[in-house]
Amino acid sequence: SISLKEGEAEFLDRARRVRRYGAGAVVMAFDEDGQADTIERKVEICARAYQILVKQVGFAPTDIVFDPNVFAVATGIEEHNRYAINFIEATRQIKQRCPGALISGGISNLSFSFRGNNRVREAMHTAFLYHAIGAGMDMGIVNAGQLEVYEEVPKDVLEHVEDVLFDRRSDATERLVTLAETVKGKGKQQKFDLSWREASVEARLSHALVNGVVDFVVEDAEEARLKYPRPLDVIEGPLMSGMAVVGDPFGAGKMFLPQVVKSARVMKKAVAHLEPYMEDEKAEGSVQAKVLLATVKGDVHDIGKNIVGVVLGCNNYAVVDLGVMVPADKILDTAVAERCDIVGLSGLITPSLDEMVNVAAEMQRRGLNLPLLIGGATTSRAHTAGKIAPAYDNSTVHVLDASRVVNVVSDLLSPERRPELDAKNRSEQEKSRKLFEHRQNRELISLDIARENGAPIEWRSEDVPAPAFQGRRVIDDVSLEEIVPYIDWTFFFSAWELKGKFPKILEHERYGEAARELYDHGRALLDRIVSEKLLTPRGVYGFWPANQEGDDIVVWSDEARSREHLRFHMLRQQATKPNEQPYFSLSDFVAPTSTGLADHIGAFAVTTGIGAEELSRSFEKDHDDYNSIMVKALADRLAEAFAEFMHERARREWGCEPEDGFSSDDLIAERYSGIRPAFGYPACPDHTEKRALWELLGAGDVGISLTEHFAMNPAASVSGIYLAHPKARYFAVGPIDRTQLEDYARRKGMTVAEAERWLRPNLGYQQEP
Ligand code: B12
Repeated sequence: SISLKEGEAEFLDRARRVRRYGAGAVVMAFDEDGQADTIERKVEICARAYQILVKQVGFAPTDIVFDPNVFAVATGIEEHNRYAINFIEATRQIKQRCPGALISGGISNLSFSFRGNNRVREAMHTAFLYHAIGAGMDMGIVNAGQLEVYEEVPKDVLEHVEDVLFDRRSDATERLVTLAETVKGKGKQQKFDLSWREASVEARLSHALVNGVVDFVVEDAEEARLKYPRPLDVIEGPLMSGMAVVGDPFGAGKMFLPQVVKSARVMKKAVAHLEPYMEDEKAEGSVQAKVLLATVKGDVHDIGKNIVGVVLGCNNYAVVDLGVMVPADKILDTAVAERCDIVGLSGLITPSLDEMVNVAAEMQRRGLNLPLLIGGATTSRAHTAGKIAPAYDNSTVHVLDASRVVNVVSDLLSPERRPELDAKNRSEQEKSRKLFEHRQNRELISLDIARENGAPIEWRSEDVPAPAFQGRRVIDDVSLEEIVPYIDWTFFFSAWELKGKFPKILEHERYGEAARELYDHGRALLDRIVSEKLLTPRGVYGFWPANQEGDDIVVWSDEARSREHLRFHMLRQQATKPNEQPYFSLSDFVAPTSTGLADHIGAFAVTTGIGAEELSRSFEKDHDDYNSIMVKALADRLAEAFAEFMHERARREWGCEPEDGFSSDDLIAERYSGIRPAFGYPACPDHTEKRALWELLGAGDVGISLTEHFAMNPAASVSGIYLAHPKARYFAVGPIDRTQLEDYARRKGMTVAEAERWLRPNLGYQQEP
């Protein structure tokens, strides 16, 4: 961050340096006279800084983030009483005077005087953010896990808090302090209480749904069936109202994903019990609308899509799930035949992005008028705005995660709310496109200069040990038990939208309980999978003689190194860096042929997905989405763990591992030398390199296949290369220029258009139309 604290000359100098690095700047509202606390000073300093940055230094306004200082209120000192108002009002004025610039602030300062009372602090942050965002604030530093939803802050607390924030009464602080005493430490829940079984059948069904208790649902559903005139009345009555209690708090951030998925399981079991009794009447009659979901052609990932399907189902939408690897024609034919109201596409790897553009273009060509939803790990708001939305005239909305999908779908389907959502979405997409263009204008250095400044490695024979064997080896001696200790559980929780590091997450203030329960269920299923061998780890790995040639890694047929077997084509960074920093390519970490050194490369492909589909489907058949998703989340974790396990073995066999190995913490923190980049990751973003990898490894023979877009099947698979040099490191290739793209296409024997298609996210230039 920079500020005018030390005068204009220093400010200019720092700003120019920031600009040279291609970065944006956080500008504190601080000048030669100190930190700004009044509205006037905040606005005046920011406007002055804006003029200098935009006019003299050439900053894009969108690269400026002002921090107009959030200070503590309710401190007992009178002049602090207006600090919240001053920030909010200054935000409004700065946004007007400095178009394009963004506003940030450190929020926890605000409630400093209520340290120790998180309930009040959270309510203060929530209310403050609500008003500051309304005034134009764009971002803030705040513990996101400790925020409430504005509407859900209890009325009396909110009133007291806002009295303080807006300095509405002279005794506001004392009143909040008094109230704070009474709201401390509220909200603990009782466990293992079966008294709910004594309530009415409707209340029991609702309790079971809200708490995800599956144990009694069939008997309760049966009791309700006998009580109501028709089975459909049970669904539309108590079951639907129970689900409504679940759907709303989830969208509002009050309930967490694992709980919602468990509720859905209760619903499904109840409906499954009732269905045989419903002859002509269909439960479908009552659904709100139909959403088609599909993972696009060439992609096999579906955990995120399945979660979205469950959440929509919970909210009374009918979901037509076409599964994975679905071609555009099938998606659109089904959408029409089934009269779907919305189409939702999912994808994990970058080639799916192009396929999504293809589906959008096809929707346009067919003249469909259904809204299009885009989601999945590799998708982004920027890509949706820049590439997908322009291909289709109808609403095309990127949805970040499952907690937002219901609001988006319900707005899109409401004739009143849709125009508003659409207008907002289109204007945000327009902004996003501008930002994207701005990013594309990053300064790149020429490929020749980048190559001259590759990783500075002094090649010494002691850094290129020979591996224990050469050629490929099928891995058939590893059991699940051996893999389990290598699991990085943090990602297991993030798959369930519980963010935080394991094991600390188990004690998380807000969702520790949900995390503990999820962990127990995950471990129990994992134990079953291990003891009953329900998943099979398979894989292949090996080592080959190799050297660097240009930006390629040549793999030789034998140790004589006279015949080339194949080569991996690597890309090199070109985004300008400050003096002296190298421009990396993964090929830099293999000894160049000219050194005469007998270097090697390793390669691997592993899966723990064999058996996962079947197991997952068996749970689905039993109306148990919770465990069906759990299987996939565990299989994914095991795949990553297997890759980690094999990498350790490979490092040992390659002589770059200490005798007694590393602890699992060390492994997760990657405190070892040598890397295992995977094609698709930022250091080697081209998925098509997997073709050569498969040829080298014969990975097809062990049951891992590649789709036309180079996704691996089974989904829970990981593949890549091993590089052993102590200086080898991960990095992101980032944007490349047209010269490098053309050079790369030539090296790979591809047309320029083909190479551009696979490397679209890395193109640092505007493509010719
Ligand atoms: C876990 C993970 C894996 C797991 C499992 C992935 C899987 N089956 O889902 C494993 C270890 C197997 C794996 C493997 C690979 N991975 Co991976 N992986 C990840 C990681 C860390 C998290 C993804 C995840 O599962 N998130 C949790 C799920 C629940 O979230 P989600 O899928 O995003 O879904 C949510 C939303 O997106 C949304 N959503 C999803 N679909 C839809 C659809 C609609 C209609 C809507 C509205 C919303 C919606 O709602 C969901 C729930 O909230 C990401 C990085 C990251 N942080 O995202 C990389 C990442 C996705 N992987 C990546 C890559 C490259 C790979 C590999 C190709 C690497 C390799 N060579 O081995 C393989 C490919 C696997 C294959 N079968 O081909 C890249 C993909 C980008 C790219 N360049 O292509 C990423 C982004 C990492 C990176 N930064 O480079 N991976």
